[in-house]
Amino acid sequence: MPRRAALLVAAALGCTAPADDAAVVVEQVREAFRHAWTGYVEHAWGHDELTPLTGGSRDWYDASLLMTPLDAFDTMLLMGLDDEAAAAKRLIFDSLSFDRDVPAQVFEITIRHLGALITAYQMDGDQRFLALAIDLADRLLPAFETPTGMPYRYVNLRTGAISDSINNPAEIGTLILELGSLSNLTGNPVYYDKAKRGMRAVFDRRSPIGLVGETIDVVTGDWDRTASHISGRIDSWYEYLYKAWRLFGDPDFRRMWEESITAVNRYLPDARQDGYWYGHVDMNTGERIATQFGALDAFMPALLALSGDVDQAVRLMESCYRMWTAFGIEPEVLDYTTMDAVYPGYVLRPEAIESAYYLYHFTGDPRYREMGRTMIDSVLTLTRTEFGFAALASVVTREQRDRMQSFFLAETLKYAYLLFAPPETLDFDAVTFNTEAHPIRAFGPDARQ
Ligand code: DMJ
Repeated sequence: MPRRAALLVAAALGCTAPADDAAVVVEQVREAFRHAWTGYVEHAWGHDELTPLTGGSRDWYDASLLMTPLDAFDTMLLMGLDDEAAAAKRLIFDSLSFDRDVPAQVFEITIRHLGALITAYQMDGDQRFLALAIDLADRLLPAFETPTGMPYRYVNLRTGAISDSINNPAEIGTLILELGSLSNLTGNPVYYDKAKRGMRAVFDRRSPIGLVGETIDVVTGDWDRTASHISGRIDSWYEYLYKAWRLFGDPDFRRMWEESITAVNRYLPDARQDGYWYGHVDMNTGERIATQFGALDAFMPALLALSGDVDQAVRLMESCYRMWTAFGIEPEVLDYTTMDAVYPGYVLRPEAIESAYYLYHFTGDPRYREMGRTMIDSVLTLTRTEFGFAALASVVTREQRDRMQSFFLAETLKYAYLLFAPPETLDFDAVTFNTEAHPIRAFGPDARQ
């Protein structure tokens, strides 16, 4: 049997191969992607998501915005799944419209749809992707009409009606890569300027010790919750400060990043005998208020490594892996002093595998492929269903939940694939991944705004 065919058979049978056989893992991940995509095609075609236990579909709003096919499109291109990519593309151009009377979450639609459209345009070249991106971004702009410049959380895509003034640094700050890229692609600075103004407004409200809080009122500019950490509601705020500097070369972002990461590394780390963690503190005093770390926090080793702090990244990655292996698969939130799962679910998140990919890229140490192999094996085994892959209600009981978010195809399987694929599959240095794993190609020396 030819080697490729043997690998495919091994993958389909779920055979475990030696850790150094990267090609086997690559085929296992491609097979997993095809399994999930086939489930979507057969049971959820035209909808946002497949429901993987019941073989049905789910939409985020009253109208489908084709979240899964759009989010998954560039993964198909990277995996060489040309037929699947062609089908997704046809579906997108036949039926995706943003002219919908629905309140869309600005952050989610930006990182998933806008990010996907920009990368699709850069990788595929079809102008219709760019036209959709411009249409979507124009519909998001009313969200920024606030006294502070920080956007509302929701905007109605048809009417421009805004809602939910209590936003957070992650949702305010994780828009610049997508909107800024659109400014570069169109020559229209409005997108970059709005996103940057919102970020500046958050940064200008940092505490005297340089930290940001968890939620903020975009009308008054007052902090609502003052917990500070790298978990949900703040996480990708830090990611985009650095990546905006990397992608656009704008020195304002470099200054904001350097000041912010200095404060983070001063107050958040919790070096204990049995591990090195980033916990929760009060943004004003730096006093520790919780000893929690979770699946979302596991993006941090990737960001530390990307920004040049490989030593710190290596230490934190060991903790992420410890969190994973303590349960055989990572919980959403862990108390690292007791190693108890505070929130025991696993929703197919990518961050720990993403960090293993970055660390393998920067160090070449096979340990990160070994970690990746363990994590990928458990995800593909414990979450697989007849129709796709399902979140776990609990990593302790392993009970499955009827949800397969689009980031499983956009991110989790993409990073799993890239960790084992030959480096020429994607030129890491030529791209900046948005927080949904859409690799945005650099714009060259004219990128500075
Ligand atoms: C994704 O939508 C993005 O990675 C976001 O930054 C965090 N949440 C999910 C994945 O966990």
